[in-house]
Amino acid sequence: MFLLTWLVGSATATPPVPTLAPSNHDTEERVLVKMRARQFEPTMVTLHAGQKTRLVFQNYDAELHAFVPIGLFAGVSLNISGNGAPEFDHEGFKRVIIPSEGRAEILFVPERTGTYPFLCDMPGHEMRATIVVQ
Ligand SMILES: [Cu+2]
Repeated sequence: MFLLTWLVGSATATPPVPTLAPSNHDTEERVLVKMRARQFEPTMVTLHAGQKTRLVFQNYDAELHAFVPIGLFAGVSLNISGNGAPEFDHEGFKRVIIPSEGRAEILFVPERTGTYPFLCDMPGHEMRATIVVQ
């Protein structure tokens, strides 16, 4: 499953095959957010409604960080991979804690346009950023 989606994603960087290329609907958009020096980079992330998306968080620091989304994943099914520790409650995905030098990859389709803040809730961290779904 992971291999299949990876191949589909990489197809965006190669010339399309006229007859067998996936439609835009199936092409994966990969977006990287770095966690470095107790900041998210970038602090504004643009995603596209209806677009299959792989949202990747990479922790470059020597300490834990968390990705805590607000509203973005309500009622949205997703798949998380990587070496983070995801947490769920009755409303769904709550947060993922990512170790030093670790990463989390969230595969999903943003469904509703809007502005969705996210943060890291590790004690003492003041890391905030925003996802905009267009
Ligand atoms: Cu943090």
